[in-house]
Amino acid sequence: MIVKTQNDYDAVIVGSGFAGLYMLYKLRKLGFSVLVIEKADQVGGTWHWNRYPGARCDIPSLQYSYQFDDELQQEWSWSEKYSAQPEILEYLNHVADRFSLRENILFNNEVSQAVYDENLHNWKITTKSKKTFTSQFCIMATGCLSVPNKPNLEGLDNFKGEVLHTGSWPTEPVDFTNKRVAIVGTGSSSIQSIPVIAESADSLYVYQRTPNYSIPSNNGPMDRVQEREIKSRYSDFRKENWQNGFGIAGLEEEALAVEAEPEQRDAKFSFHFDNDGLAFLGAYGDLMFDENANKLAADFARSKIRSIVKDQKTADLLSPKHCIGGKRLCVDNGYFEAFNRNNVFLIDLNEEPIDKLSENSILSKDISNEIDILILATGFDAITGAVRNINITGKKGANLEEQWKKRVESYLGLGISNFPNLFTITGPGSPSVLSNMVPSIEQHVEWIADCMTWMQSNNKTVIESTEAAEQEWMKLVNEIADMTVYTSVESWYNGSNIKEKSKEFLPFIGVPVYSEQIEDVAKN
Ligand code: NA7
Repeated sequence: MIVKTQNDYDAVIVGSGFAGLYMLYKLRKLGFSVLVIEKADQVGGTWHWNRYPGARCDIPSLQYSYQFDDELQQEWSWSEKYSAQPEILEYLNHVADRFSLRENILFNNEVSQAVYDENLHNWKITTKSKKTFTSQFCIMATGCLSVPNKPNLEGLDNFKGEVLHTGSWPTEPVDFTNKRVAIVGTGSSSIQSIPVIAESADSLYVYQRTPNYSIPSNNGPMDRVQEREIKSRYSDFRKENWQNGFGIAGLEEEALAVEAEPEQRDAKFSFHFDNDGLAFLGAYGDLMFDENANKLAADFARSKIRSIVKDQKTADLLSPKHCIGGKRLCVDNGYFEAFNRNNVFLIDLNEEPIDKLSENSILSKDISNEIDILILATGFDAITGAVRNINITGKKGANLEEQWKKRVESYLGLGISNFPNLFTITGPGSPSVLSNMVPSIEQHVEWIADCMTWMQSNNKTVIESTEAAEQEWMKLVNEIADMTVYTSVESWYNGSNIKEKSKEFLPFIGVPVYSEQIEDVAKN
């Protein structure tokens, strides 16, 4: 069936981070008319909002960058192994300028609603300021970690000091000099920011609910010899990385930890601990699949905490009990070392839950700390939050929020039944946060662009996933997850950090299998 409608655009893309920028570039190049709608006043997405001190990528920059344009990847040069947020934002601004992307982006406009018209086969997209646009396709490039999770702390409104969230940090730098600061949460954002804040704050109170594992980044200036070597074979390097489960260099190991001799195993763990950051988990092939193997790696990481942190009571409190990697492994620059400073104090929320905030203090059962600044490093409504935040109505009045309340289901992480012509980039059921995000974004952008091109040349107007296909897909996602240690722990991978969310495992584990599957689907 071919229905000709007059839409404002072929596609409206929501968001202008890594995903939205490349989707725009790609579709415009193919001749589609495109509008990107962006809530912020500039491009960057995650890298615009997460500008807390110490924010940087946890995948080496030579991998955490676009590969779609060879000149871009050859000419751009990162200053450090793991780039800091300002440099990543500068890179995204460079990309926006280099390819003149800003002319198709509507800034300072937040999409609040999207409604599918079954007769016209198009989407009507509305912003908070009541602007409306129609398009054949609606593409959510809204990011996996873009809706901050803010705990409901009693008395927060009475608190006279400054309240900040790491995921929506102010654009002006925050001066911590001589300030008394409390930080709630000990995930990646907190682990990255604590060493930096501790340097200038008068005192820093760290409120911890669950301790986390962290591997030293050993960050430093970019090794120019290594950079030249990688750039001399950049596309092969990228292809090699894409062959392993998480799409990150250094994870190709097949040997099993449970079979290794203790001395040899310790030496291997040490090597990966000292050199590889996240890829520490690639030291052996069974670490994420066998709980006994995982325990060996966890014991090693815990021994490192005990050797760094001088006060053994603090070291014990900082030592996680859960499996390593089950909650996202963190990569730090002096996190555990910060607890050796005399201005950093650890408070165990299991012993001392926060009662409330007064005008100038954070109060728990036995402790009252006067503070000037409260930082919530409490994470995100991950993976589905940003899409659920938009009021999306599909066929026969189906509402996405309602549909996902029961169970989050998506086909390939790309499409959702009852919501035709709506694509999600790195949506639930795709490798997304359990892969190197940038190549995963590129993969989805290219798949969507191919799909739209094919539809156009074959006079097809509508594409929609069936309920049966997505149920089968999410069954597979969860069956794979059940073969790993990931499901043994509460995390934002399975929605456990947000009370009202349905609890199922959302990322697809295994880049090569996933890639094969989506290529097959496209071929057929
Ligand atoms: P995370 O990894 O979700 O960490 C959030 C932290 O906040 C974590 O330690 C939580 O403890 C804690 N938290 C959340 N809610 C509360 C409340 N109500 N009270 C006390 N503590 C709380 O978010 P990040 O921003 O650090 O990192 C997200 C990702 O961004 C990261 O993995 C990188 O990929 C980039 P919990 O573990 O739930 O007990």
